[in-house]
Amino acid sequence: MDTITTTTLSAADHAQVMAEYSRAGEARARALGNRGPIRFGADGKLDPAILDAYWTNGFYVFEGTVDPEELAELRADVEDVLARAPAEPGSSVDRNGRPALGEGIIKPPYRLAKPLSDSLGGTTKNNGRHPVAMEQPTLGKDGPAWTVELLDGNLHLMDACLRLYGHPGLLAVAAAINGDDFVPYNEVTFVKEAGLGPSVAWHQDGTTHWDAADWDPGAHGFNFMTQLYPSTAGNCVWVLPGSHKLGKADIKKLAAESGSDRLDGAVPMLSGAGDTIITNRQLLHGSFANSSPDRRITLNAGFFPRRRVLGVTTRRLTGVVETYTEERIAERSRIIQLAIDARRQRFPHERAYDYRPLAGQEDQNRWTEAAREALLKNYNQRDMFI
Ligand SMILES: O=C(O)CCC(=O)C(=O)O
Repeated sequence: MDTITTTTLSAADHAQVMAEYSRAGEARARALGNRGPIRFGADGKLDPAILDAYWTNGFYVFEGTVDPEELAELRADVEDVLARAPAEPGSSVDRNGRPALGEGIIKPPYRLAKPLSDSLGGTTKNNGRHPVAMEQPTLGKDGPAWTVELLDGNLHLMDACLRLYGHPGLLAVAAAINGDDFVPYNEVTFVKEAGLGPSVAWHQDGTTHWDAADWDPGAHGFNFMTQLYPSTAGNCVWVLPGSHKLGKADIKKLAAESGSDRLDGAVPMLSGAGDTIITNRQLLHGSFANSSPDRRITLNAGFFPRRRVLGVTTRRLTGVVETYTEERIAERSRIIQLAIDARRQRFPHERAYDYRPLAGQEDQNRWTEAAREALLKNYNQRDMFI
C-alpha cells in the first residue's frame, strides 16, 4: 500500500479516534524525560542533561518560562489582534464591521482557513513538503465559514510578544543550541480554535541543507513554541522523536505503514500554559484538525546557526530566491536587541540577556516609539528562511 485513504469523519468521531490514538502517544511522551524548567549550571551554561535530551528527541518542554502576569499580557494582545481579523479572506473589515488590522503592514498579518481543513497535505504547495493529506472532519452546520489559523509578524503586532522575544532564559537556550551568534528566523502565531482549528500536515521544516556535506541534526535551526493555553494531545503538534537526526523522512511511506495520518510511534508535545517547547525544525511534525474542546495558541519564534544562513542562497516557500548577506542578518538581528531593551523596561528586576553579535550597539537599539516606526514596523520583510 503506498497511499492512505482519508475518511469523512464527523468532528465528534474524529475526536473519539484521536482520543484512542492519544492514549499510547501520551504515555510515550511522558516517558521521554525531556521536560522541566530552564536550568543552568554553576558555570552559567545550560544544563548538559537538557541539551542531551533535546538532541536525542528533537524537542524539549521548558516548563514555566512565562509567569502568570506575562501570560495574561500575551493572551490579551493575541485576543486584541484576533478581534481585528478580517471577517473573511481579502475583507477589509472585521466581524463587527470595523476596519481590519493591517494599515501600513506590508505582509498580510492574518491567514484564514476553513475550519478543520487541510490546505497543504497532499499538494505541491510549500515546495511539496507536506505530501500526505490529513483527515478533514466535517463541521456541524452552525460552524463559521472561516477561522484564523495564523498570525504573521508577532513582534510588530503585539508588544507582549516583543518582550517575550527578549526573554533572557530563552535567548540563552538559543545560544546553547545554535551558538552565541545565533540569528533570527521568523515569528508567527498558530491559532487552533476549539472544534475549528485546521490541521498542519506532517512535514519537516528545513528545505536548504539536507544534502550538504556538513549536514547535521541542527542544520535548520529550531523553533520556540510558547503555549498560551495547555497544549493537549487533541490540539497540539505531534512529532516523531529522533527523526531530526535521520535526514529526510519518507512521509508517504510512514503514513501507508500506519494506515492513516496517525503515524505509528509519534508523540504529542504536551505542555501547560506558559511553557515553551523547543522543537528542532528537522523533526517530523504535524498537527491534526482540532476537533477537541480545547483552544491552542502557540507563539513561534525561530532561530538558526549563523553559519547556516550567512552567504546562503535559497528558495523560500513562496518560491522567491534570496541570498542572506551580512547586512541583511545584522539588520534583522537588531530586533533581538530591541526586544531585550523592551523587556528590560517592562521587567527591570531581570538580568537582561547579552546578545554578543550586537555588543556595544545597545544605544542604537533602544525600544522607543520612534524605534517602533523606524525599526520594528514591517521588520518581518527581512525574515530569513532556510
Ligand atoms: O502549530 C502547529 O500546529 C504547526 C506548527 C508547525 O508546523 C511549524 O511550526 O512548523
